[in-house]
Amino acid sequence: MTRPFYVTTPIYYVNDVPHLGHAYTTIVADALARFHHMCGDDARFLTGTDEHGQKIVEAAEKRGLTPQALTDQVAPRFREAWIDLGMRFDDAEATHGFARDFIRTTEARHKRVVQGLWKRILEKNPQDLYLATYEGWYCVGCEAFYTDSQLKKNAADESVCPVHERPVSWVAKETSYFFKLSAYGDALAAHIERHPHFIQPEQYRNEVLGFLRGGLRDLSVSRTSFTWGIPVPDDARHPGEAGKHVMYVWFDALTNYLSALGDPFAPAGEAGAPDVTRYWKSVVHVIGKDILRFHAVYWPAFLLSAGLPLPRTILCHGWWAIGGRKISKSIPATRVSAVTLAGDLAGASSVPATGIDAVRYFLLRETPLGNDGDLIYESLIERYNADLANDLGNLINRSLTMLVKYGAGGVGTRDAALAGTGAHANLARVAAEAVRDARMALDGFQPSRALEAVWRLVREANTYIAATEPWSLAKDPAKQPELEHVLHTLAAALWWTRLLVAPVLPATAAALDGWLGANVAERDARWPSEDAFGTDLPALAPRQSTPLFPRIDDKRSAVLLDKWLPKEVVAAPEPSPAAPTPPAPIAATITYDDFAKLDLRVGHVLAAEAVPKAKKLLKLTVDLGEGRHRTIVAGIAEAFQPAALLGRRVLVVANLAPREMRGVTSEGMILAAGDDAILALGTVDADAPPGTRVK
Ligand code: ME8
Repeated sequence: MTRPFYVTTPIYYVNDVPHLGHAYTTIVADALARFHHMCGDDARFLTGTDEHGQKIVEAAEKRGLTPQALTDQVAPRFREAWIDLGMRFDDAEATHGFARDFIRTTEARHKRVVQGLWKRILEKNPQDLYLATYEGWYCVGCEAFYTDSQLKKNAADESVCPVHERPVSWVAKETSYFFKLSAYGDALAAHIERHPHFIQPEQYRNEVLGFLRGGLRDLSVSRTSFTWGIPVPDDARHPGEAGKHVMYVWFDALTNYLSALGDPFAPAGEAGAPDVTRYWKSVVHVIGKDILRFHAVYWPAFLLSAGLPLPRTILCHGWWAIGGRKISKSIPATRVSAVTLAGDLAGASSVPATGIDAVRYFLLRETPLGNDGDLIYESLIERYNADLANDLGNLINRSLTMLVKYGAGGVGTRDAALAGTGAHANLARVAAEAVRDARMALDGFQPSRALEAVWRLVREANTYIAATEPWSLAKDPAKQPELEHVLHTLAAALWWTRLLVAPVLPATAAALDGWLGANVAERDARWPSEDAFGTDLPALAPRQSTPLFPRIDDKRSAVLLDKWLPKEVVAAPEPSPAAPTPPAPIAATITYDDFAKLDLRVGHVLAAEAVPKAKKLLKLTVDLGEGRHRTIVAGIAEAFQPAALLGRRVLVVANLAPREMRGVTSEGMILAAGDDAILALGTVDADAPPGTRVK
């Protein structure tokens, strides 16, 4: 019986369309599934979309859509993007030889299992789900609560989420179900200690252990303030709560990994869930580091509580930036689509799908999995030219030229005696090492190392052509047996290259099959065994290739860079920190009497709200200790959320003539430094009472 290997990606939020960051995770998971299938494992691949929760409700509202309409629009964009990147869903078994699934959390098969998991926890450990009230800081971007100490401060001294760096919102007291996460810290730490493979790479294992040492707080796992979610099943302990709660979106979302396998909670008598039994324990969750806590702490705690086995591995990778800027919705230049980039790279290739391979190769080769990556466009072109156009493209082109020219439609003949000598033996040794090292690296989730190993074979094969000079051998009839052996060895090197690049470069593998005349379907190709170099060739009938990765010359490079590089940076370079914008010149001197005319006071901000239809203005209610409160309109809305101003002591010009702004009379002015989004309020560093004179 083959070994199961079940690999998952996060299910992506449908508030955004797929970008390079999503593509990276999905390509890593795809390459691992392809590799394991080639090794004879029973592979299974899962991706999908996360469609419930507040974030989706807000995104839908912004577009004037219902949440269902939004999810129905965006979910197919993800599915199509992965199809464009070489993945088949409908006919996966026939094409890839393994199952691929795309799950949406709005599907009935999913909802049923999420409710089943909740009920199973209630049966096994009823004390783990209890009703209580909470209030706290919530980041809608993360769909998670944060404690004060977890938040960061931004330049305007506001509390912001450590992941999205955007202001968090205060969720007022609400009754919800809590999950007793605090009871699972020790069990989780013990599991992580006992299973070195559980969280990989190592740095993330340490991060989670550190997080657990800090102690766990119970987790709010239901919401009553909106309805776009999976209903919490009725609870005999709290009949009054029936129908009020939907599940916390992470409880819902994480369960997709199980629900895609069937319903493990199906009542006795109904068909069980054989796929759960078969695949669950082999599962590898590929994720980005932003969601490590949810996968390495919350998810296993839910499973422990329900008495279910834990996943085998959580494989965590770093963040990709583009040109030094983190991929983010608010920076359009970073929201690059892998499919568009692939189209640009395909350029003049005779096989357009190899543009996809170029992107897949760059992402997996450039940065060791686990580290943060930066897509520098110049490096992308450099690597494309060096590794793909030069090393791989040349090998394919030159070897096929030799085979076609001197091979008379065949692939020569292996000479066992020659095989053990000189350059021939050397290439066979490097090839065997490449097979072994690449396999070990992929088994250990290190695709960049695996590709390095494969490229040692590619380069050595190029060296072999130069060393053996088939064109010289062809001139001397006495050297015909040696020429035959060289041709056979080149065919062997190409065949192994085709096999070893396949998990990452599937389009290249398919093109090579065509040119080599290999009648082997993708689903039947197997990872070679180390000692079989030159002896495992299928029937081949080589043909001349067409350019696969044509070199990107300076002219095309300029065109591509012009397209890719963000225009606003070229047009208006941001001032570098070394050369700050000089401050405005100091105004003309005034007398002391002029200054004394200004009445500056400490004000206490009691209320703050936006001014309708005025992007920059906030209306503040300020106490100057006068026995009445003043209304002051300030142009600080781009820098401060109203809530961030409450209770602040500010400096006020108290004797400025009142002025009407957008229909509101402003009775004074707040002092601030800077402009627009980067603004600091003038304030006092001691708790001076409202109305204190500032001199
Ligand atoms: O978090 N670099 O969905 P999401 C690398 N729905 N990877 C990146 C990336 C970047 N700059 N940006 C995104 C969610 N990713 C939840 C998941 S799972 C039960 C629920 C990838 O749409 C990376 O895998 O915000 C990250 O973890 C994921 O997209 C977040 O996708």
